[in-house]
Amino acid sequence: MKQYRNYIGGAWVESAKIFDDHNPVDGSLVARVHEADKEMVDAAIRAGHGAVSGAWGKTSVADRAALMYRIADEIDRRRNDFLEAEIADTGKPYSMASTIDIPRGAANFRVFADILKTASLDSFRMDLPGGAHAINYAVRKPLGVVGVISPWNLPLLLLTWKIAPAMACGNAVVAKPSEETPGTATLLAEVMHAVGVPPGVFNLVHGFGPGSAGEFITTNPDINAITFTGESRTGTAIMRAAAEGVKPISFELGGKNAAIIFADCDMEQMLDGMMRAIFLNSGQVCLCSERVYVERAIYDRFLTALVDRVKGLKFGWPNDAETSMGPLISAEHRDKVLSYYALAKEEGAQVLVGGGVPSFGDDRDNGFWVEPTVIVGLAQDARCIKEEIFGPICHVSPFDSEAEVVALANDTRYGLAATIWTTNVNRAHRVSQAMRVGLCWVNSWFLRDLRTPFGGAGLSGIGREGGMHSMNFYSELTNVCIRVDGEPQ
Ligand code: NAD
Ligand code: 6OD
Repeated sequence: MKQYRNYIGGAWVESAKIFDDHNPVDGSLVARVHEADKEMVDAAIRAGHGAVSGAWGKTSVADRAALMYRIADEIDRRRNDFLEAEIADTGKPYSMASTIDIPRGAANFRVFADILKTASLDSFRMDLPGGAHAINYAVRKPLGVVGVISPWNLPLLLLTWKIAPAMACGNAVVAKPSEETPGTATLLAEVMHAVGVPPGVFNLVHGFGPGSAGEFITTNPDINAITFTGESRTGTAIMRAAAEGVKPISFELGGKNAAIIFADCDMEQMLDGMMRAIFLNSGQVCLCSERVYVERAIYDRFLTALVDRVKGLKFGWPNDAETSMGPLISAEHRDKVLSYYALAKEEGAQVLVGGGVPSFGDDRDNGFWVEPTVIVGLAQDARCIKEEIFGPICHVSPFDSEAEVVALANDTRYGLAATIWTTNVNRAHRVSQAMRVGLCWVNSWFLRDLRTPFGGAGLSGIGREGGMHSMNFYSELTNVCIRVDGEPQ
């Protein structure tokens, strides 16, 4: 049986406390995972400080950028190992892991290496009374040791989205992947070791949140910043811990995202896009559309076409080329999603398709599957309209005017993403600018340029990552102000 160990100060560290990592397709055991205790997490943070105050703290931009490229190249070289580990931990289809998760893991290192090499800093001249002047310029320095805590839905993609810019900026990291998906993070530690990342720069600790590695990171007084992706509720707990010591935080949290479909949209393009926006990764993408608003003129046509396509989704073994949908991540998460399926009915929803658990007649019946589901008929204040479900389900409702749908879409405490479908360019600009979200796609969804700001408003997060936004979060900027007197001689 595979063993996933911690990687601390450049060495593999075992623990007496082991937990099991399951394959959600059939519940089988993937690996035994070594849970880091408090001493191990403390040692990882000390190792990070040792690296930052040592040779790593003095590396040139060019050397760090070259190292980022070597990491990306090694992820590419070990692509099949990464695919196997990601698929075993998540059950997601090969078609998704091979086109999104693993390539983005490598791309995250390359893009931040490139940004690092071209990143500019502020410089201002200020004229003073009497003829003197002052020159201001900013200097970029690492924050120190950054705690990176990530979720299970896009394990390698989301972990490297934070580790790459943090390391590019000269920090050390202590990374804790989700307890559900320790596989690709462990391979990433192997990659770091193989390409010669100095000991202490990248540390990996396995474990859970409260009372485990997650809490040990966030409560350690020597951690210099915390970057977290996960549930909004967990964000609250981490923010409390970070308040002690006033640690910088970057939070990418949950969503209850709206899709707005106007009658003038390109119907086929929109249906292809909406199938992804609702069901990609079995709805377990923070950007997924759980609330779909459709202009009344095409409401019935949309529902018929959507339900038809949902019936064509193929659950299956991840490596089967036909498979378009995998299981949910765990029994606990399946039970949560099924509780929302039940709640929807209690709240008066009509289930147009799905609503149950598929039956396979083989080992997959021990896995964590639910049917893709489309519901209608809920009131705007129903819990299923207000709360993030994070499964393959959407509620569809009709609207009659632009003003009405903007109000409906913004009627949420979250504020992560929206997707708008229309061929009217004026409307596209008007409505997207009115969305109270961090990310608004038009005639597309989850189309990513990694230089752009990524993050959410309200319950969906604090701060933006991506491009220079990441560089600025993972840096301490010092402004140098020099007074210059006299005239040139
Ligand atoms: P989660 O909050 O349960 O766990 C995320 C990570 O936090 C895990 O590593 C977990 O062990 C750790 N953790 C849990 N409690 C902790 C604590 N008290 N202290 C420190 N660490 C703790 O989230 P999840 O179930 O893994 O992921 C699903 C959630 O993530 C959804 O809400 C989804 O919307 C959100 N998400 C958001 C984004 C985004 O970019 N906004 C991206 C992906 C997922
Ligand atoms: O694409 C990204 O950079 C990113 N952070 C995606 C998040 C997806 C949420 O599940």
